Amino acid sequence: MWRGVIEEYRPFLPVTDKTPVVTLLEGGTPLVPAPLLAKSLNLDIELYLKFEGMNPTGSFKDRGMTMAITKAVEEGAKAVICGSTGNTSASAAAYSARAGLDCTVIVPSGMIAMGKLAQSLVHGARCLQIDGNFDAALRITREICDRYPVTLVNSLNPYRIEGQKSGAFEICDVLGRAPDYHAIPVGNAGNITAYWKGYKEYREAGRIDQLPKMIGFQAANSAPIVDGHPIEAPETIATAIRIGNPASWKQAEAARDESGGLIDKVTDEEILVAYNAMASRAGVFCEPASAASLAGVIKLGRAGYFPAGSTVVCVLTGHGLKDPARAIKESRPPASLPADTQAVVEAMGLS
Ligand code: AN7
Repeated sequence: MWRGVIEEYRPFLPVTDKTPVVTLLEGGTPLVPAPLLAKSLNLDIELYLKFEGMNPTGSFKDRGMTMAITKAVEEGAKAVICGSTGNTSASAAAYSARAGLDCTVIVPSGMIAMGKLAQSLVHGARCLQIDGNFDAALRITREICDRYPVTLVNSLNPYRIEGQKSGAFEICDVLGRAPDYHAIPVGNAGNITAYWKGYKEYREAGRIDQLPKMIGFQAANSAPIVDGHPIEAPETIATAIRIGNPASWKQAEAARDESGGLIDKVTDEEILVAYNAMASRAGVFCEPASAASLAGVIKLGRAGYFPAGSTVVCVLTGHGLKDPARAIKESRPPASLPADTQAVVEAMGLS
């Protein structure tokens, strides 16, 4: 049985025999080969989708949250807090419920997907919607942690990065090597930081020989790293990465530069094309922000960036069910019919 990322990768993580592990058995997510999707996009690459939507709360955040909440409990914390575009808050709420911690989440009012809001509520977090964006939520979170005995569980918490690096280990364990390219959406930039750390540690441990090139993608109007300055009012339909001033900005640039990769931006239109292609041709339903990774791969592929036959892993950071409103908006609406066999026959084109 899969035992969760702390037990599976214990030697790589800052835990002892006495650490009270808080886990929902996260990780162990599928690395789905997508040869037909690659072919339909005219991409001559070996494409894999690391489907992080299969984590317990439906996003990659659970890898980091098992570590952050475990360490909070070990250190005697009673309360945790995060600012979030939705997935961190969902994960913090669930792991806090499991650990019996008081959990406060600060989210931009009206700007997080419905499923994520539901999660923070059902797990009993104190959900505070502010009249401001993620960057404001994170600023308030940091100020509160400076002044009160509340533990911050955003990815500024180094234990979050420690847990999230396990995604890189899993990819290498399945492939038997690192991919040539690792494609990933970039928001607050914790995850690209974590994956790069994971790959480097696996190489130091002799588990892999080569490191991947890290290729990160921001949404076009929320692309501070690409544009070279913070964005005051970031906008994108990919609400998870609607972030104008990423906390791990420098680490993301280091991952890019040390690996010989790049960080680029993709438009909302490109994100939605990738989102629909993934769902309709690969059978994988991710949320819009996650599709930024494939959107970037499509964009770079068309420009001839990948040598033929390259192995490319796209990290699909969150599940499509997080944001059902977007899925319905992007799809053909269902037909409404009378309860009549002949009407169904005709709708099926069988008559
Ligand atoms: C689906 O939940 O920042 O670059 O507060 O939910 O590590 O921030 C979410 C980020 C990509 C970007 N894909 O990752 C939050 C939050 C999904 C996400 C990202 C997020 P980072």
